[in-house]
Amino acid sequence: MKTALTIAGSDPTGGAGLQADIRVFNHFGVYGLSAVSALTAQNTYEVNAISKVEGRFLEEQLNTLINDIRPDALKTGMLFSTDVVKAVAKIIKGYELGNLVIDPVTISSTGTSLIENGVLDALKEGLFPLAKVITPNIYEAAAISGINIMDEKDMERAAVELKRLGPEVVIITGGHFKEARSQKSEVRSRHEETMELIYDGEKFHRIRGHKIKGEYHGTGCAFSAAITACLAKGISVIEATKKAKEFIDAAIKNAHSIGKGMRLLNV
Ligand code: PXL
Repeated sequence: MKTALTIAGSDPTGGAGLQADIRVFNHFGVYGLSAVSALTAQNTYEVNAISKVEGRFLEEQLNTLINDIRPDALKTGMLFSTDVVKAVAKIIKGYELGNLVIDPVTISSTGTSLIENGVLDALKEGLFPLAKVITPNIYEAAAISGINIMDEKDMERAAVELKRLGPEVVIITGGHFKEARSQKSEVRSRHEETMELIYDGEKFHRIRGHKIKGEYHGTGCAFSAAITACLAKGISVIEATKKAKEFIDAAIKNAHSIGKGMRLLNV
């Protein structure tokens, strides 16, 4: 059986973080492994506290696991401190692990920062050069590239800038330009369009869709986990992205309203 590893934070709701990742891996028929990189105390409407995992202990988890089971693909999610980013880079280099997907998590869907100062620089320098794919959303792509993303052209420029940092493929998710579009058009379309932009250094690929109304927790985690599962199965990045997008759309459409806040994806 193929295996995928998530190195991510714990989210007690299971809507995001490693709990969500494992369920997504399972959905794709890939065996899910996990190492905890941070603990959160959160529900569907707020993150109340974060507890660090020491870089040394994350290394201990990963060495112990990988000495036994070598993952076919892996992803990183919430890497709270630079110490943890360095530990992950050391392990990936040490074991020469391929098929690395980096979801450069910065804030929770409920608006709390999930990283300490310096983490984005550490990611750029230490982890991006090792990545097969990075999956920032627009907000993260802007924060990392320094480009203010207002339209599709800006999104392309940000993708080119991020590609320079070393990943094989850049996927910027969730492109939808409400303000820019509504300023231009007098009649606002009923269905706002969305776009995932994929850049492999040669070509841009675009996956277009429609924004589904509502607030959903964990979409970024589930999207990157779906890509990771597909890579573990030997599927190409472009195909993996299409499958991930279809999967997320269905998970959003069938989301659960079981908490008082954001809806939880049906994964
Ligand atoms: O969606 C980003 C994210 C990643 N990891 C953990 C989270 C969240 C969002 O809340 O809780 C653990």
